[in-house]
Amino acid sequence: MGVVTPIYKSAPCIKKLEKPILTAADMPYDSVLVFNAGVNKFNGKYVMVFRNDYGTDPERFLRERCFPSTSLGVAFSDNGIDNWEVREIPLMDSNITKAETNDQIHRFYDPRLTIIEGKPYLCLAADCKRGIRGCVAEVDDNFEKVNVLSMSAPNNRNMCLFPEKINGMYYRLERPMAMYSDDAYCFDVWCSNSPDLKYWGDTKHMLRHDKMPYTNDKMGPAAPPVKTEKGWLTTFHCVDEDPTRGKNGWEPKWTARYFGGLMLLDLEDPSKVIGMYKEPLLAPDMPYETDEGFRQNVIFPGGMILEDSGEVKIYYGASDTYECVATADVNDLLKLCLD
Ligand code: BMA
Repeated sequence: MGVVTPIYKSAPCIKKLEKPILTAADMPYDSVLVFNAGVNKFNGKYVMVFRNDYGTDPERFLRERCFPSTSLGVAFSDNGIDNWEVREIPLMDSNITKAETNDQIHRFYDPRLTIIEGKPYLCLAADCKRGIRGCVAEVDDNFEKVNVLSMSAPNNRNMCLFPEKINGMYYRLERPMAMYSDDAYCFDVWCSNSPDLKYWGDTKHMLRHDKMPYTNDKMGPAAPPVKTEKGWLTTFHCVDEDPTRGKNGWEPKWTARYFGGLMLLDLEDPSKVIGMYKEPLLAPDMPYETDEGFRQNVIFPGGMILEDSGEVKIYYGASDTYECVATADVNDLLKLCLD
């Protein structure tokens, strides 16, 4: 499809790599699309939990309009950039989930990985027989077993956990899909907290998609926030629609473009937005983001790591096909939010 109008570029402080860091070609099992991963540092390694859609091809997709199977794979790396070692067996697989839940839950996908008090947790989206539900789950230290702690009422997803308790409570960002609001549908960012990761409440509306200058459609939380002196730094995704856009990747018509955005939240009350970059942080501007894959012009951040050096690694799915990383200096990112 190529770069679409209006033309947007990623922020000048963003550095992208020449190619994605993980693709279907790296998989030891059936794989078509590897994307939308959660990434974090755990026990001296970088750990990635990624989404793997498999079991179709462009022709079959056009006939059936869906991917029959989705698994969540695990990969480890020493530097968070290359030499990802993919574990032979996925952490979850939709065929097993369907069988175990008597077809009530079709699949888990779009994982976000947060380490809280030395323990790994995942937020997951779950496509269920009765709607889309957002899940909070714990994972064992070897990333072999997931235990779901809570599932939201439908329809909600794109959840991510803060990496520490704030005033004694766990916090998460989330995106309920409000269907009967004054604006027809209203897919905004909300914030909830919990005493135990199981019971969630005190839910607050925090960011309106129609207030974003480069979005005309919807938005949602992205990578789990990182703590800085100035506030919680966090990404989100947001979408602009143009009905005149046509053939894109495998789709005969795909009219959306997804950006990664950046904001800063209050350290004591993370439901308060205290800074915002007015332009896209990550726009689709590399050939693997605009010209290749299943759904082109889609950037979907899921992981953010702040290194001791001040370098920030931002992991994102590109074109719903590849997993990629971009880097920037934390001070440059804070400046974008506060200027
Ligand atoms: C969203 C989710 C993501 C996907 C994106 C672009 O609604 O389904 O998993 O990456 O659309 O297709």
